Amino acid sequence: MNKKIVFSGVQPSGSLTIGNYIGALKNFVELQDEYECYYCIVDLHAVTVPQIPKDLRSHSLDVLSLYLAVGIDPQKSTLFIQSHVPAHAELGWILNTITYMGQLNRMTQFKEKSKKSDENLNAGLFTYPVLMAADILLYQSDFVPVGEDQKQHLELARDLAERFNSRYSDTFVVPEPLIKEFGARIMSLQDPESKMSKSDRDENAFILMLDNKDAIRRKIRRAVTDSLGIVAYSDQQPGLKNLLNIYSVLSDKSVDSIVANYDGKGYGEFKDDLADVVIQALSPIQERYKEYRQDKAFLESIYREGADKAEAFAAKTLRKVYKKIGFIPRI
Ligand code: AQP
Repeated sequence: MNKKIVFSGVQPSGSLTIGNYIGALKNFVELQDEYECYYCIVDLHAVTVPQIPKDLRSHSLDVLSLYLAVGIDPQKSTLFIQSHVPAHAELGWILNTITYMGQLNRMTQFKEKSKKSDENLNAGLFTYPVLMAADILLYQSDFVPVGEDQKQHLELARDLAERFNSRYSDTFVVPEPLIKEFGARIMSLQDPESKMSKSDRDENAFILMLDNKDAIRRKIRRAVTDSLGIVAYSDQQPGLKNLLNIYSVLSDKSVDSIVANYDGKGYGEFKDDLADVVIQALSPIQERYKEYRQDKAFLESIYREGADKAEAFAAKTLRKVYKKIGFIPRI
Protein backbone atom coordinates (compact mmCIF):
# COMPACT_ATOMS: atom_id res chain seq x y z
CA MET A 1 0.00 0.00 0.00
CA ASN A 2 1.23 3.51 -0.82
CA LYS A 3 2.23 5.59 2.17
CA LYS A 4 0.31 8.78 2.92
CA ILE A 5 2.20 11.95 2.09
CA VAL A 6 3.48 14.58 4.53
CA PHE A 7 4.79 18.01 3.51
CA SER A 8 6.17 20.82 5.65
CA GLY A 9 8.73 23.59 5.47
CA VAL A 10 10.74 26.05 7.48
CA GLN A 11 11.85 29.52 6.40
CA PRO A 12 15.59 30.21 6.36
CA SER A 13 14.82 33.66 7.72
CA GLY A 14 17.16 33.46 10.71
CA SER A 15 18.42 31.02 13.30
CA LEU A 16 15.76 28.54 14.38
CA THR A 17 14.21 28.77 17.84
CA ILE A 18 13.04 26.05 20.19
CA GLY A 19 9.56 27.10 19.02
CA ASN A 20 10.45 25.93 15.51
CA TYR A 21 11.95 22.77 17.00
CA ILE A 22 9.05 21.84 19.27
CA GLY A 23 6.27 22.99 16.93
CA ALA A 24 7.76 21.57 13.76
CA LEU A 25 11.14 19.82 13.43
CA LYS A 26 10.70 17.43 16.35
CA ASN A 27 7.46 16.19 14.84
CA PHE A 28 9.01 15.86 11.37
CA VAL A 29 11.32 13.16 12.72
CA GLU A 30 8.48 11.21 14.33
CA LEU A 31 6.56 11.01 11.04
CA GLN A 32 9.23 9.77 8.68
CA ASP A 33 8.75 6.03 9.23
CA GLU A 34 5.03 6.00 8.72
CA TYR A 35 4.72 8.53 5.88
CA GLU A 36 6.41 9.61 2.68
CA CYS A 37 7.78 12.95 3.87
CA TYR A 38 8.82 16.05 1.92
CA TYR A 39 10.61 18.63 4.08
CA CYS A 40 11.44 21.88 2.36
CA ILE A 41 13.60 24.92 3.09
CA VAL A 42 11.20 27.61 1.96
CA ASP A 43 13.50 30.35 0.72
CA LEU A 44 10.84 31.85 -1.59
CA HIS A 45 8.83 32.57 1.55
CA ALA A 46 11.79 34.02 3.41
CA VAL A 47 12.20 36.86 0.89
CA THR A 48 8.75 38.25 1.74
CA VAL A 49 10.67 40.19 4.39
CA PRO A 50 14.03 41.78 3.52
CA GLN A 51 16.97 39.36 3.70
CA ILE A 52 20.70 39.95 3.36
CA PRO A 53 21.70 37.63 0.45
CA LYS A 54 24.83 36.28 2.18
CA ASP A 55 22.84 35.48 5.32
CA LEU A 56 20.00 33.90 3.38
CA ARG A 57 22.45 31.53 1.68
CA SER A 58 23.98 30.65 4.99
CA HIS A 59 20.66 30.21 6.81
CA SER A 60 19.43 27.86 4.09
CA LEU A 61 22.34 25.50 4.74
CA ASP A 62 21.87 25.98 8.50
CA VAL A 63 18.27 24.78 8.24
CA LEU A 64 19.30 21.81 6.11
CA SER A 65 21.98 20.89 8.67
CA LEU A 66 19.45 21.22 11.49
CA TYR A 67 16.98 18.99 9.64
CA LEU A 68 19.71 16.33 9.53
CA ALA A 69 20.90 16.99 13.08
CA VAL A 70 17.46 16.51 14.65
CA GLY A 71 17.32 13.10 13.00
CA ILE A 72 15.59 13.50 9.65
CA ASP A 73 17.03 10.73 7.52
CA PRO A 74 17.53 11.68 3.85
CA GLN A 75 17.15 7.99 2.93
CA LYS A 76 13.59 8.13 4.23
CA SER A 77 12.55 11.76 3.70
CA THR A 78 13.03 14.14 0.79
CA LEU A 79 14.92 17.28 1.83
CA PHE A 80 15.07 20.12 -0.67
CA ILE A 81 15.23 23.85 -1.26
CA GLN A 82 12.02 25.47 -2.50
CA SER A 83 13.61 27.72 -5.17
CA HIS A 84 15.17 24.62 -6.78
CA VAL A 85 11.71 23.43 -7.81
CA PRO A 86 10.13 26.14 -10.00
CA ALA A 87 6.73 24.43 -9.90
CA HIS A 88 6.15 26.03 -6.47
CA ALA A 89 6.11 29.53 -7.92
CA GLU A 90 4.19 28.37 -11.01
CA LEU A 91 1.38 26.70 -9.10
CA GLY A 92 1.42 29.64 -6.69
CA TRP A 93 0.54 31.90 -9.62
CA ILE A 94 -2.36 29.70 -10.73
CA LEU A 95 -3.73 29.51 -7.19
CA ASN A 96 -3.49 33.31 -6.92
CA THR A 97 -6.08 33.47 -9.66
CA ILE A 98 -8.63 31.53 -7.62
CA THR A 99 -7.90 33.19 -4.25
CA TYR A 100 -10.20 35.97 -3.07
CA MET A 101 -8.66 39.18 -1.77
CA GLY A 102 -11.04 39.03 1.19
CA GLN A 103 -9.56 35.71 2.28
CA LEU A 104 -6.03 37.08 2.28
CA ASN A 105 -7.16 40.23 4.08
CA ARG A 106 -8.26 38.08 6.99
CA MET A 107 -4.88 36.38 7.53
CA THR A 108 -3.64 37.26 11.00
CA GLN A 109 0.03 36.56 10.20
CA PHE A 110 -0.11 39.16 7.41
CA LYS A 111 -1.68 41.68 9.75
CA GLU A 112 1.01 41.07 12.39
CA LYS A 113 3.97 40.99 10.02
CA SER A 114 2.80 44.04 8.06
CA LYS A 115 2.76 46.04 11.30
CA LYS A 116 6.46 45.26 11.71
CA SER A 117 7.51 46.01 8.13
CA ASP A 118 5.73 49.19 7.07
CA GLU A 119 8.71 50.28 4.94
CA ASN A 120 8.53 47.21 2.76
CA LEU A 121 4.95 46.12 2.67
CA ASN A 122 5.27 44.02 -0.46
CA ALA A 123 2.66 42.01 -2.33
CA GLY A 124 4.60 38.79 -1.62
CA LEU A 125 3.89 39.10 2.09
CA PHE A 126 0.20 39.39 1.26
CA THR A 127 0.10 36.37 -1.07
CA TYR A 128 2.44 34.24 1.06
CA PRO A 129 -0.37 31.85 2.12
CA VAL A 130 -1.15 31.13 -1.55
CA LEU A 131 2.45 30.06 -2.20
CA MET A 132 2.22 27.93 0.93
CA ALA A 133 -0.91 26.31 -0.46
CA ALA A 134 1.01 25.57 -3.68
CA ASP A 135 3.86 24.00 -1.68
CA ILE A 136 1.43 21.63 -0.01
CA LEU A 137 -0.87 20.82 -2.94
CA LEU A 138 1.97 20.11 -5.39
CA TYR A 139 2.86 16.96 -3.43
CA GLN A 140 -0.75 15.80 -2.99
CA SER A 141 -0.04 16.00 0.74
CA ASP A 142 -2.36 14.23 3.12
CA PHE A 143 -0.88 15.79 6.26
CA VAL A 144 1.01 18.96 7.13
CA PRO A 145 2.77 19.07 10.51
CA VAL A 146 2.93 22.71 11.62
CA GLY A 147 2.69 24.90 14.69
CA GLU A 148 -0.59 26.47 15.72
CA ASP A 149 0.29 29.77 13.97
CA GLN A 150 -0.04 28.10 10.57
CA LYS A 151 -3.55 26.74 11.11
CA GLN A 152 -5.25 29.59 9.26
CA HIS A 153 -2.91 29.18 6.28
CA LEU A 154 -3.71 25.47 6.20
CA GLU A 155 -7.40 26.29 6.08
CA LEU A 156 -6.75 28.38 2.98
CA ALA A 157 -4.82 25.51 1.35
CA ARG A 158 -7.78 23.21 1.99
CA ASP A 159 -10.17 25.78 0.64
CA LEU A 160 -8.16 26.32 -2.56
CA ALA A 161 -7.85 22.57 -3.14
CA GLU A 162 -11.61 22.18 -2.82
CA ARG A 163 -12.32 25.21 -5.03
CA PHE A 164 -9.99 23.98 -7.79
CA ASN A 165 -11.40 20.45 -7.57
CA SER A 166 -14.96 21.63 -7.87
CA ARG A 167 -14.18 24.06 -10.70
CA TYR A 168 -12.01 21.73 -12.81
CA SER A 169 -12.67 18.20 -11.44
CA ASP A 170 -10.74 16.23 -8.85
CA THR A 171 -7.08 17.23 -8.94
CA PHE A 172 -5.73 17.87 -5.45
CA VAL A 173 -5.76 15.92 -2.20
CA VAL A 174 -7.33 18.12 0.48
CA PRO A 175 -4.65 18.28 3.21
CA GLU A 176 -5.15 17.94 6.96
CA PRO A 177 -3.06 19.88 9.47
CA LEU A 178 -1.15 17.88 12.08
CA ILE A 179 -0.95 20.12 15.12
CA LYS A 180 0.17 18.63 18.43
CA GLU A 181 -1.80 19.35 21.55
CA PHE A 182 1.33 20.26 23.49
CA GLY A 183 4.00 22.62 22.25
CA ALA A 184 2.15 23.78 19.15
CA ARG A 185 2.54 27.35 20.33
CA ILE A 186 5.68 28.14 22.29
CA MET A 187 5.46 31.69 23.56
CA SER A 188 8.00 34.50 23.85
CA LEU A 189 10.02 34.34 27.09
CA GLN A 190 9.60 38.08 27.48
CA ASP A 191 5.95 38.39 26.50
CA PRO A 192 4.03 35.16 27.06
CA GLU A 193 1.05 36.58 25.18
CA SER A 194 2.92 36.50 21.85
CA LYS A 195 4.49 33.65 19.92
CA MET A 196 8.20 32.91 20.22
CA SER A 197 9.57 34.12 16.89
CA LYS A 198 13.05 33.97 15.38
CA SER A 199 12.69 37.53 14.07
CA ASP A 200 11.89 39.04 17.50
CA ARG A 201 14.07 42.10 18.09
CA ASP A 202 14.61 41.13 21.73
CA GLU A 203 17.00 38.20 21.85
CA ASN A 204 15.89 37.34 25.38
CA ALA A 205 12.49 36.50 23.94
CA PHE A 206 13.67 33.27 22.30
CA ILE A 207 16.06 30.39 22.78
CA LEU A 208 17.83 29.41 19.59
CA MET A 209 18.46 25.78 18.77
CA LEU A 210 22.14 26.73 18.52
CA ASP A 211 22.38 28.89 21.66
CA ASN A 212 25.24 27.93 23.98
CA LYS A 213 24.69 26.70 27.53
CA ASP A 214 25.28 30.09 29.15
CA ALA A 215 22.86 31.87 26.86
CA ILE A 216 20.18 29.21 27.45
CA ARG A 217 20.55 29.48 31.23
CA ARG A 218 20.61 33.28 31.16
CA LYS A 219 17.52 33.57 28.97
CA ILE A 220 15.53 31.11 31.10
CA ARG A 221 16.53 32.92 34.31
CA ARG A 222 15.31 36.17 32.75
CA ALA A 223 12.07 34.67 31.46
CA VAL A 224 9.03 36.63 32.60
CA THR A 225 6.93 34.83 35.22
CA ASP A 226 4.72 36.40 37.90
CA SER A 227 4.69 37.35 41.56
CA LEU A 228 2.64 34.36 42.80
CA GLY A 229 5.72 32.24 43.42
CA ILE A 230 3.92 28.89 42.97
CA VAL A 231 4.84 26.44 40.22
CA ALA A 232 1.40 25.72 38.76
CA TYR A 233 -0.10 25.20 35.28
CA SER A 234 -2.70 27.89 34.95
CA ASP A 235 -3.89 30.56 32.52
CA GLN A 236 -3.34 33.10 35.29
CA GLN A 237 0.38 32.33 35.03
CA PRO A 238 1.04 32.39 31.26
CA GLY A 239 4.82 32.76 31.59
CA LEU A 240 5.09 29.73 33.81
CA LYS A 241 2.63 27.76 31.70
CA ASN A 242 4.87 28.31 28.69
CA LEU A 243 7.97 27.20 30.61
CA LEU A 244 6.12 24.10 31.83
CA ASN A 245 5.14 23.25 28.25
CA ILE A 246 8.77 23.49 27.16
CA TYR A 247 9.89 21.41 30.16
CA SER A 248 7.27 18.75 29.48
CA VAL A 249 7.93 18.35 25.74
CA LEU A 250 11.71 18.31 26.06
CA SER A 251 11.86 15.98 29.08
CA ASP A 252 9.00 13.70 28.00
CA LYS A 253 7.45 14.10 31.46
CA SER A 254 3.84 15.03 32.08
CA VAL A 255 3.06 18.56 33.25
CA ASP A 256 1.36 17.13 36.36
CA SER A 257 4.43 15.19 37.43
CA ILE A 258 6.66 18.24 36.91
CA VAL A 259 4.32 20.48 38.90
CA ALA A 260 4.20 17.89 41.71
CA ASN A 261 7.98 17.86 41.80
CA TYR A 262 8.15 21.61 42.52
CA ASP A 263 5.57 21.65 45.26
CA GLY A 264 6.80 24.16 47.85
CA LYS A 265 9.84 25.10 45.72
CA GLY A 266 10.52 28.48 44.10
CA TYR A 267 10.89 29.63 40.50
CA GLY A 268 14.70 29.80 40.81
CA GLU A 269 15.12 26.04 41.25
CA PHE A 270 12.49 25.31 38.59
CA LYS A 271 14.22 27.56 36.09
CA ASP A 272 17.65 26.07 36.79
CA ASP A 273 16.31 22.57 36.18
CA LEU A 274 14.50 23.70 33.05
CA ALA A 275 17.80 25.12 31.74
CA ASP A 276 19.36 21.68 32.30
CA VAL A 277 16.50 20.01 30.41
CA VAL A 278 16.85 22.38 27.44
CA ILE A 279 20.64 22.05 27.36
CA GLN A 280 20.38 18.26 27.51
CA ALA A 281 17.88 18.19 24.65
CA LEU A 282 19.83 20.58 22.42
CA SER A 283 23.46 19.50 23.07
CA PRO A 284 23.44 16.32 20.95
CA ILE A 285 21.64 18.19 18.15
CA GLN A 286 24.26 20.95 18.27
CA GLU A 287 27.09 18.40 18.12
CA ARG A 288 25.64 16.73 15.03
CA TYR A 289 24.80 20.10 13.50
CA LYS A 290 28.45 21.18 13.64
CA GLU A 291 29.53 18.09 11.72
CA TYR A 292 26.88 18.38 9.01
CA ARG A 293 27.28 22.12 8.61
CA GLN A 294 30.95 21.89 7.67
CA ASP A 295 30.43 19.10 5.14
CA LYS A 296 29.38 21.23 2.18
CA ALA A 297 29.72 18.43 -0.37
CA PHE A 298 27.39 16.22 1.62
CA LEU A 299 24.82 19.00 2.03
CA GLU A 300 24.97 19.68 -1.72
CA SER A 301 24.35 16.03 -2.50
CA ILE A 302 21.32 15.99 -0.19
CA TYR A 303 19.64 19.06 -1.63
CA ARG A 304 20.45 18.07 -5.23
CA GLU A 305 18.93 14.61 -4.89
CA GLY A 306 16.03 16.05 -2.91
CA ALA A 307 15.26 18.59 -5.64
CA ASP A 308 15.36 15.91 -8.34
CA LYS A 309 12.85 13.78 -6.49
CA ALA A 310 10.60 16.69 -5.49
CA GLU A 311 10.71 18.16 -8.99
CA ALA A 312 9.55 14.93 -10.62
CA PHE A 313 6.52 14.77 -8.34
CA ALA A 314 5.74 18.49 -8.56
CA ALA A 315 6.02 18.59 -12.37
CA LYS A 316 3.46 15.80 -12.65
CA THR A 317 0.94 17.72 -10.55
CA LEU A 318 1.59 20.95 -12.42
CA ARG A 319 1.13 19.26 -15.81
CA LYS A 320 -2.25 17.99 -14.65
CA VAL A 321 -3.24 21.46 -13.44
CA TYR A 322 -2.16 23.19 -16.67
CA LYS A 323 -4.08 20.68 -18.75
CA LYS A 324 -7.25 21.11 -16.70
CA ILE A 325 -7.25 24.88 -16.93
CA GLY A 326 -6.75 24.83 -20.70
CA PHE A 327 -3.06 25.58 -21.29
CA ILE A 328 -1.67 23.95 -24.42
CA PRO A 329 0.97 21.37 -23.50
CA ARG A 330 4.47 22.01 -24.90
CA ILE A 331 4.97 18.84 -26.90
N1 AQP B 1 6.58 29.69 18.69
C1 AQP B 1 6.29 28.61 17.99
N2 AQP B 1 5.71 27.54 18.59
C2 AQP B 1 5.42 26.41 17.88
N3 AQP B 1 5.68 26.29 16.55
C3 AQP B 1 6.26 27.33 15.92
N4 AQP B 1 6.65 27.53 14.66
C4 AQP B 1 7.19 28.76 14.53
N5 AQP B 1 7.16 29.39 15.71
C5 AQP B 1 6.59 28.53 16.60
C6 AQP B 1 6.50 26.55 13.59
O1 AQP B 1 7.76 26.39 12.96
C7 AQP B 1 7.56 26.07 11.59
C8 AQP B 1 8.46 26.90 10.75
O2 AQP B 1 8.12 28.25 10.88
P1 AQP B 1 8.65 29.27 9.80
O3 AQP B 1 10.08 29.51 9.97
O4 AQP B 1 8.28 28.80 8.46
O5 AQP B 1 7.83 30.59 10.03
P2 AQP B 1 7.09 31.20 11.23
O6 AQP B 1 5.94 30.36 11.63
O7 AQP B 1 6.77 32.60 10.82
O8 AQP B 1 8.19 31.13 12.39
P3 AQP B 1 8.93 32.31 13.10
O9 AQP B 1 9.97 31.74 14.01
O10 AQP B 1 7.93 33.22 13.73
O11 AQP B 1 9.67 33.00 11.90
P4 AQP B 1 9.74 34.50 11.49
O12 AQP B 1 10.13 35.25 12.74
O13 AQP B 1 10.79 34.50 10.43
O14 AQP B 1 8.39 34.86 10.98
C9 AQP B 1 6.07 26.28 11.30
O15 AQP B 1 5.44 25.02 11.26
C10 AQP B 1 5.59 27.06 12.48
O16 AQP B 1 4.24 26.78 12.77
